[in-house]
Amino acid sequence: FSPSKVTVIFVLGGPGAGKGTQCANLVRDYKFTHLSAGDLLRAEQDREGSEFGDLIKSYIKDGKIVPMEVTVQLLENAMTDVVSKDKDGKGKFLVDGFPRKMDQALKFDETVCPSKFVLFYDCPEEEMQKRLLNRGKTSGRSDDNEESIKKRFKTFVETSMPVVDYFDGEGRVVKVVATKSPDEVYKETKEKIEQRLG
Ligand code: UP5
Ligand code: MG
Repeated sequence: FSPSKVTVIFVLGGPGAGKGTQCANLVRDYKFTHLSAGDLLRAEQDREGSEFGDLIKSYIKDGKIVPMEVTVQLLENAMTDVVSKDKDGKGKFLVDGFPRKMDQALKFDETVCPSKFVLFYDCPEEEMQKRLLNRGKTSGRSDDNEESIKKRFKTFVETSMPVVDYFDGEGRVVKVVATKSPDEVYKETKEKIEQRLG
């Protein structure tokens, strides 16, 4: 597809910061297509015949970043699918939970398409842990347990925050406080992105 017809906004934030929750709101009000890298990886993990199933399973449980070739390909496929169905070949995407490592950020910008800006949900670990343990009671996610959460936080601080800092240095980060209620967080999200979308 042609990068000039595609809009990409990266949605970043720690594990449990509320990325998925807020993306659902944005999809409802702005007609974005929501692509969660984590959801795409979980679907690939469960897909019969996938050569990456076992690899993805072990990376997710350990809170590690799956090798970027796999994730970039899944995102690109999903984007191509949407764009090919659009009569004008256009697409507006919220790419949620990606890029979370510097190499992914550069690779995506170069080979798929440059992102417009990054929506960053800022939330303290204590609050994120509370949310994830609570969700873990019903989510069935293999990484919503105390041990995996600890590893996810470590990866976020060491590997993913540098990506946010990199985009911030380029003046491309829109930061939203993620500690308040979902409605309040969304209100701030709307205000800030409307300034940015113009
Ligand atoms: N909740 C949400 N907002 C709230 C609020 N304001 N107040 C109170 N509660 C709130 O929310 C989490 C929970 O909190 C929910 O129960 C929600 O109701 C509540 P959610 O919106 O799901 O938060 P989100 O930030 O999306 O949390 P998620 O757990 O999905 O974040 P992760 O970034 O950890 O998970 P993801 O699915 O993106 O990635 C999982 C794993 O996949 C990674 O650890 C990694 O191993 C792998 N991965 C890669 O390898 N590469 C990638 O590029 C992406 C993922
Ligand atoms: Mg999510």
